[in-house]
Amino acid sequence: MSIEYDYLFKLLLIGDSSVGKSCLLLRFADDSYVDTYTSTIGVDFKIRTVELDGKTVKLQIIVYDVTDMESFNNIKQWLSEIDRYASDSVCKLLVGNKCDLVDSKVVDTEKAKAFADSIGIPFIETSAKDSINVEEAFLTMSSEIKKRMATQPTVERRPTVRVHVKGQPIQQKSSCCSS
Ligand SMILES: Nc1nc2c(ncn2[C@@H]2O[C@H](COP(=O)(O)OP(=O)(O)OP(=O)(O)O)[C@@H](O)[C@H]2O)c(=O)[nH]1
Ligand SMILES: [Mg+2]
Repeated sequence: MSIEYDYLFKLLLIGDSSVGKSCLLLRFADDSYVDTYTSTIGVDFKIRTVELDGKTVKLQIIVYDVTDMESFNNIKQWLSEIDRYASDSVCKLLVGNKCDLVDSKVVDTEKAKAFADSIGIPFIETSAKDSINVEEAFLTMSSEIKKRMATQPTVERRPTVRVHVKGQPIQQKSSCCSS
């Protein structure tokens, strides 16, 4: 059986509704774009294999739609969710999509960059529509993961989940077959 890839990385796109997560995924995986908006129900999922430093890397990319609130204000919430549920060695990249819409820019480049710097993560502006920096965004993430894998042991950190089960003991009734 042939080995199809050297590494398998999972990338997760999270962000508010209609920011362009599915379009980024489509642009990167299929190099296509559609203007009509169809909100993702549940998850979008695609695979693309890339070459990185002579290694074959299979990328599993998943898009989650989590909320429909105002966008930039939610980033801190996303980050705390990531810190809570992902492993310590997770790589993060802040993406500002729709950079082609220069005249209706909601978040200044400088403001977003300053925020990303303050929490020590890279920032990139993309346009799924005009195919600006989409390759760069996904490939930056992939090479960061690859670099981090080489320098850090994988530490699994799972949240402690306690399930409290309340109830009454079941009163055993004699079954039809018991005497
Ligand atoms: N101008 C411009 N429009 C974009 C870009 N990316 C996405 N859009 C448009 O924005 C709308 C929403 O894009 P989606 O990719 O469906 O957004 P989403 O984040 O997946 O939204 P949900 O599935 O609801 O979470 C669509 O009408 C797209 O055509 C972009 O780079 N530039
Ligand atoms: Mg979507």
